[in-house]
Amino acid sequence: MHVIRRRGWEIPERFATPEHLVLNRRALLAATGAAALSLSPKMALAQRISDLPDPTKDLYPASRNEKYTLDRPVTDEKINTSYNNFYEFGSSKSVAKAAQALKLRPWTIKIDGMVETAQEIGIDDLIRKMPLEERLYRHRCVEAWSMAIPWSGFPLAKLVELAKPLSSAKYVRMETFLDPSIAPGQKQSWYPWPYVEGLTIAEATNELAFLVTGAYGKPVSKVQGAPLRLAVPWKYGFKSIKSIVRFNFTDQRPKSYWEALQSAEYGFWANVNPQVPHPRWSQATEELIGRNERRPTLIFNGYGDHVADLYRGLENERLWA
Ligand SMILES: Nc1nc2c(c(=O)[nH]1)N[C@H]1C(S)=C(S)[C@@H](COP(=O)(O)O)O[C@H]1N2
Ligand SMILES: [Mo]
Repeated sequence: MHVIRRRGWEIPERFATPEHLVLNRRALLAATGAAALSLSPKMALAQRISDLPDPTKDLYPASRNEKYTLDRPVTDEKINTSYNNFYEFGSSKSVAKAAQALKLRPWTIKIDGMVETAQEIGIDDLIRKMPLEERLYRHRCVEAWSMAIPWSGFPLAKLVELAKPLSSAKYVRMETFLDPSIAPGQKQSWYPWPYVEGLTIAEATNELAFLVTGAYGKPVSKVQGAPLRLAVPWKYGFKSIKSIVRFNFTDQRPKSYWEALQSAEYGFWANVNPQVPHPRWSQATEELIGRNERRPTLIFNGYGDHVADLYRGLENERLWA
């Protein structure tokens, strides 16, 4: 594919200035008035940086890894980005607009805990270090609906490699940003913020575990968990944590957000199993969002060939919730 790369100074004015400012500069000035004018130069710069076009845009579309195939059509992008769970921005499915408040740059990833050396790395440096590829994955929410998405990103195993965990580390605990000033859901103190998820190191280094930086051939959208979210397609959707800021390596099993909220219904493993109902509903079938269709749900969401071995000898664990 032929890609034209523009240097910063070659960007046409209309792209260099964020669209909503071009279209709505007057309304914005009226609304913010003197406050906007009195922004300190540093704050104004931070504001502009976060509104610039994505600095990794040139990496997309990434070439597709044909190994991962679907048994259903890809979900229409518009549907995928208008029906989302992202509790930081509200508990309904219509959070795309609220999620626009998320500021994607600067964005720093912290890697710490039981590692050779703790490190912090800017998201753009991290992404450019990694081999990006596209994978078609199914996604099965615990609420019994599903989608199929062309994600772009890199294997979580590559980040584990970069982190150099000590042999005593058994789990990786991941954390979403915490900023109630932009995420109204995080003002609701009865939720256990920040959102946390975890995997064993064996799960995290399984080739299916994927860190998403893009979707539909471009940088991943805010509502889908930009700039970095997890995709673990053999587990219920809540394990696929969005907008990650921290990877902490530990020997303690992480307590996830949903487990902290409702441990009777949600646990650590959360592998998809159509034969084990959720306490309040059946998991036997799923609605394919946007297709008006229900299908039987598959064990490990159809990914058993890749992951079933991870759970041998763990039959006494609560593997399916
Ligand atoms: N930080 C964070 N991550 C999250 C959630 C959330 O509310 N906050 N919801 C989870 C759930 S329940 C699902 S089904 C998926 C939804 O991802 P999607 O909106 O890209 O379909 O994100 C998961 N990751
Ligand atoms: Mo979900």
